[in-house]
Amino acid sequence: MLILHLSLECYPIAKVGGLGDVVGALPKYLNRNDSESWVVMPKYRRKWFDNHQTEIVYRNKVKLDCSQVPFQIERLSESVLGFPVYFIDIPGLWDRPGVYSDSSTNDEYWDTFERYISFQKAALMWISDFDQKPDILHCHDHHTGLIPFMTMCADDFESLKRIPTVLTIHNGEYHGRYSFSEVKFLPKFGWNNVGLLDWHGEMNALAAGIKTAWRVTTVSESYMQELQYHSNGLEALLNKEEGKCIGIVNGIDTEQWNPETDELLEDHYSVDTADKGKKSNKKHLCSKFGLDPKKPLFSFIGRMVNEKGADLLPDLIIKSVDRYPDVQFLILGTGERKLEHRLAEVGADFRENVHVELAYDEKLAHKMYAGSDFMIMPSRVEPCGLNQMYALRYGTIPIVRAVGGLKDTVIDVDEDKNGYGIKFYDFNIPESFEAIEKALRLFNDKKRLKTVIKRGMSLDFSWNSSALNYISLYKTLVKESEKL
Ligand code: NHF
Repeated sequence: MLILHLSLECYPIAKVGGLGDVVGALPKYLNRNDSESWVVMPKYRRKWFDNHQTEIVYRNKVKLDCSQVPFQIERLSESVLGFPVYFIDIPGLWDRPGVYSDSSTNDEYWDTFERYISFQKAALMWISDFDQKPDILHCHDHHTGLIPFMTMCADDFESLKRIPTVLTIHNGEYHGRYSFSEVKFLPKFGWNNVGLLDWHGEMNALAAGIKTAWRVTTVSESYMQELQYHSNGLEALLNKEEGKCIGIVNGIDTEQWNPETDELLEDHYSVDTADKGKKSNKKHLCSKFGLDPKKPLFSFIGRMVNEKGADLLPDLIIKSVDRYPDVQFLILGTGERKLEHRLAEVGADFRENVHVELAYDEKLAHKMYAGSDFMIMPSRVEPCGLNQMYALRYGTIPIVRAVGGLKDTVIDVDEDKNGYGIKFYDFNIPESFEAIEKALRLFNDKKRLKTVIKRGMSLDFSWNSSALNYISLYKTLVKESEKL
């Protein structure tokens, strides 16, 4: 069974968020289970390519309105990631470093729709020329949401009609909404199908994907249910299409995220040596930022945006430090300028307790998972969340708002005798502050703390079981396509 994952992100080649982590790991685990998965992604102009060889496997031209744009497909020569990767190189549109936006201004690229549609069309042109067709096209997020529409309706891709399509929604907040004037960039299709592209008078790539994909998956079961109430305007559609939607929780790459071997850590440790290992990692981490390793350390890693609840942090930090002068916070991330500013101000006002690092820093993130006591995730929306799983793997206790995948993957220490995290329910200061207080009680009860840490570290959040769920979904779809 050949599965093609079409995505704009894939770690370590290009990662902006969790999508990159998922596409960088899931295919590896799928390939261990009786299937062959490839990743197809754009060829950006990024440093990563300076040290990796590719070979050209296909050349063609993609029609974009009146012009013919040349492109080529390149295969990654080495097999370093555990699965084959194919890059679509479209000079003029994709030969830039940014994935979604210009990194110098943070603005989304002005020709976004042309970029996305050129990538999707080029991929389908190449696949149409395969001798042996793939069994599944697995699309990730709205950027590839028009693929199911094109294989279903476009004349040029008639030969791909029977290949089942899966669309995974990693983040339903973003839809890819465009004016219908952009429809000129699509391949020719029967005009009676134009309604499939439409949502509230606009062309909506995510809505089109939901309507036309054979199956829609989200990255946790709770998120699937939540989308039916909050999906930025797609609620009615998700209710209508409920029958073909499934929640499959994400996993993590437990080989890359392993405190026993992680090269970015000061000291390696396992479940049995966590006490000592975490202490020495915390010492290094704290000394880097002028913090005290004996005091409790709460970290936040993520985008500084309302969706992740980062706007709760300034007041929560101030209240916590005010009430418990020993608590310390380490914050890492970038995002909305106003929020970055506010957090930096809090960092400056409480230098002894708080350090704010306004950066995207994968290496520091690893050190923080190892050296922190608690990882706070106050998300308003969280499709799955990966940080709570990384934290648990590294013996750091997650404090999460019970939403989406956080609700599904974290069990509160007081709600269940097998609990390993802390949950709060309403998005407000009193509840999140109570969660901090609960964490401090746990921090001071060293015996219980050790047990909870060990319990969390012993959990299996690897992709193993979720990969099997995907495989069984793919198999069902292949059977359905054979009946056509
Ligand atoms: O884990 C990968 C990630 C999720 O919750 C995360 C998110 C974006 O917001 O599926 O996608």
